Amino acid sequence: MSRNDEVADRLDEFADLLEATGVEYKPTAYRRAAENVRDHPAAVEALAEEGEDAVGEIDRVGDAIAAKIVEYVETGSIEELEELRETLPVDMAALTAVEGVGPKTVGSLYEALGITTLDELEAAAEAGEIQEVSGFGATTEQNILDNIPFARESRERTRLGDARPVADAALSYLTALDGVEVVEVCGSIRRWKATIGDIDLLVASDARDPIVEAFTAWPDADDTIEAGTGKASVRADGTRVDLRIVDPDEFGAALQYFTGSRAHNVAVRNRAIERGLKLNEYGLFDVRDVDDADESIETDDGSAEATATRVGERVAGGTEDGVYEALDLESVPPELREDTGEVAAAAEGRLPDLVAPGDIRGDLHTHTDWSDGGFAIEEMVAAAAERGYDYHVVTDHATGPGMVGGVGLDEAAIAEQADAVAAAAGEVEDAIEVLHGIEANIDADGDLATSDETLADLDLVVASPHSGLGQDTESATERLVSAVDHPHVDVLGHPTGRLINERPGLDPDVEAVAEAAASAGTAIEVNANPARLDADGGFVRAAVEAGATIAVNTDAHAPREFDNVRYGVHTARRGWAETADVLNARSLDDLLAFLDG
Ligand code: DGT
Ligand code: CA
Ligand code: CA
Ligand code: ZN
Repeated sequence: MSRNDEVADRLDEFADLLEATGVEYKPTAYRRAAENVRDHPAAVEALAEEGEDAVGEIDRVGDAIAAKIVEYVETGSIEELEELRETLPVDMAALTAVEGVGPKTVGSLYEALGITTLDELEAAAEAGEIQEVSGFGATTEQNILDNIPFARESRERTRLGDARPVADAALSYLTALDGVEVVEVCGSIRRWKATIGDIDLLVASDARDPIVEAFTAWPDADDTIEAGTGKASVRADGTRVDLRIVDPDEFGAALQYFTGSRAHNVAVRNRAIERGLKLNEYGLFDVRDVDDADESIETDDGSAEATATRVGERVAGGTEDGVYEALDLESVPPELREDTGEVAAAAEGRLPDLVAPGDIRGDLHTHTDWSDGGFAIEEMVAAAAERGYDYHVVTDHATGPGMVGGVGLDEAAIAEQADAVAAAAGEVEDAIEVLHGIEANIDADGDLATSDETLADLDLVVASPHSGLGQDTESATERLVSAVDHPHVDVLGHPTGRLINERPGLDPDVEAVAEAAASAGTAIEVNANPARLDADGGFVRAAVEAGATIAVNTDAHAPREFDNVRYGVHTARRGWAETADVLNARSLDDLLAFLDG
C-alpha cells in the first residue's frame, strides 16, 4: 500500500468515526481530503517533511487536516483519531460492509446495544433487539439480517482490481531475481475471477531456498504467513500471496494444476484416466504398464510426494500447452476453466476465438467534468487518442433517478455539450473520431428520464440503472427488457448495478434480457470498472449465446481509468465473447452501422 493510500485510509476512518458520533459536515471534508490525498501525484510523506503548508497544497486539504497528516507521518498515529477509536471501539469496516448499515447506524447501535462486530450484529438482529432501537424497525432489522452473509463473504474475498496490481508487482519482483526462469500467476487471478481468495504465483527454478528467502523479503509484503521448502506465503495489501517454486521440467503441469478451477481439473483428469494416463501437478504420465499407479514407487528426487506421484512414462508436463495437446485438447484459455463445457469444446476444436485486450478500438462509455468526471472533454479525448483508439464516445450522465447533487445534464446542457464535443472533435479530426452520447438513467419501470427528441439527436445512448437496485427478479427483468427495447438505446450500461463486495445489484433473468437485447440490436455492456465488472461472465455468456452484441467500456471518469479496460476484456472472455461479438472491437464504419440500425 502506498503511503498516500495509507494516510487516506486514516482520514476515511476519521470521517466514519466522526459520522458515527453524530458530527455533521466534517466527515464530508475528511472524505474529500482522503480522495485527493489518494490521487495526489506527489508522495505525502515528502510533503509532510516540508511542513503543514506543503500538505495543505493538496486539493481540499485544509489547515486542520494538514496538521493531522503531518502528525500521522511524524508519529505514526493521530491523537484525536485514537480517542475516537476508544470512544467507539467498533469494527467499522466489517459492520459497514452490510448493505444499509452506514457509520451513523453503527454509532446508534453501539450506543443502544453495544454492538462492535458482525457476529454481535447478527445475534442482536436474530434476537429482535434491533427493531426495538429508536429509528429502527422490523424491516430494517430483517434487511440487516438478509445482508449479513453477503457482507461476510465480501470480507473474505478481494476484488480483482485490488488483487491484480499486487500480483503484477509480485511478478515483476520475482522476474528480476537470480535463478528464476519463468514466473506466472495461477489460481483464480489467472482466470480473472471478479473476486480473489488469494493470489497464487508459480516460479520455475532450481534454486528454491534463495527464492523463498527473497520472496519473504519482498518490500511490498507486510508479513510472512509461512515459509517452507519450495513454497511460501506472505500478506500484501491485505491479501494472501502464495508462491510455489517448481522444477522447470514440471512447470507446465504445475501451472495447469494450480490455475484450476478445481472442477476444470477434475474434468481434465478424468479425460486423462480414460486414456490410461495420470495427470497431476508433476506431469502427465502413461500408466498403462503400471500395476497400481497410485502406489508404485519410481522417484527421481526421493521426496515423499514424488514417490507416489511420478509414475510410469512421462508424456507431458514441461509446458501447459503440451499437457492439453497430449490429451487431444486445444489449449483452454484460463478464463474458460470453470467446467462449463470448455473441455468438450476443446476436444471438438470449437473453443471460441476470444476477444483480446488489443482488439478494443474505442470506449463507448466515458465521463467528463460536465458531469461527475474529473477532466475536460479535450483531456479525455487526448488520452483516448494517445492509447491509439480509433474513436471515443463522450457519455456524461443525464439527469434522472439516481443522479444526486445536480450531477446529471438536463436537456439544455446536453444540447450545449453537443457543440463542445463538436469543437473538441474538430481539433483532433485526423487522430480520432469523437462522438457525442449520453448515459441515461433507467427508472424502476424501465423508462428513461431523457426525452426522445434529445436522445434522437445523440450519436449513442447508454442506458443504465442507478437507483432501485433492490427490485425482485421479475421487476428487474421487465425493467431491463424495457430499456433494451427502447428505440434510442444502443448500449445497456452496467446492467445489474452491482458493486462487488458492496452491493449485489439487480438479479434479472439474464437469458430473457439477452434475448431481448439480441432482437432489439442493443449491446450489453461489460463495465470494466473493477468495482463493477457488470455484466459478469455468466451474463455475457447468455448474451453471446442469444446472439447479442457486447460492449466493453471503462466508464472512465479520468484518463488513467482507461487502463481498466483489461478487466472488462477478461470478464468478457469469461463469458466466451469472441472478437466479432464485441461492438467496440469493430471498425468505426461498423460501429456507425450498428448505431444506425
Ligand atoms: P480463490 O483463491 O479462492 O479465489 O480460488 P483459486 O481457484 O485460486 O483456489 P486456490 O487458491 O485454493 O488454489 C489454486 C488452484 O490450485 C485451484 O484453482 C486448483 C488447484 N488446487 C489447489 N488445491 C487443490 C486440491 O486440493 N485439489 C485440486 N483438484 N486442485 C487444487
Ligand atoms: Ca487463489
Ligand atoms: Ca492459494
Ligand atoms: Zn457512466
